[in-house]
Amino acid sequence: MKEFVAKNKELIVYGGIAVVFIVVLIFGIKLLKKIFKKDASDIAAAELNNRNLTYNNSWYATSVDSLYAAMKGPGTDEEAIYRIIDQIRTIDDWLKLVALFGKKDNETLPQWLTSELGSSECAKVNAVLNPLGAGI
Ligand SMILES: [Ca+2]
Repeated sequence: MKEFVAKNKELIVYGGIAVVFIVVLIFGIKLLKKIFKKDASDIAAAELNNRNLTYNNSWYATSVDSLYAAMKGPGTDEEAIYRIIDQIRTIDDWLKLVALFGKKDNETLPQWLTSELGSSECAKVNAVLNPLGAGI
């Protein structure tokens, strides 16, 4: 073994460097992808047309707080969610909510809604969103 190491010192050193380089490269690419990956709130913010909003800014801020309050913690206040969703009139009302919601506990508004609501409840939300060209 000692003899093998002595004879192949260069090979072992360069091989080791190559392995470390490849591992760093793989993890580096994964990390960069994570950092630059756009989530639903980034996309909504980019697509949002502020001239096509139905309400004033405070309505969106209040609605985002109410939606979060309806979903966080145990259980879900579905009626509170529907009350807000039913007031959405334009695609931009929805995009504004998604953009403003951002990420809470690392999840976007569509992610929160789909994890809190059952499929028939998601269908109620989509009944409002789908005609506008959106959905969860
Ligand atoms: Ca909940």
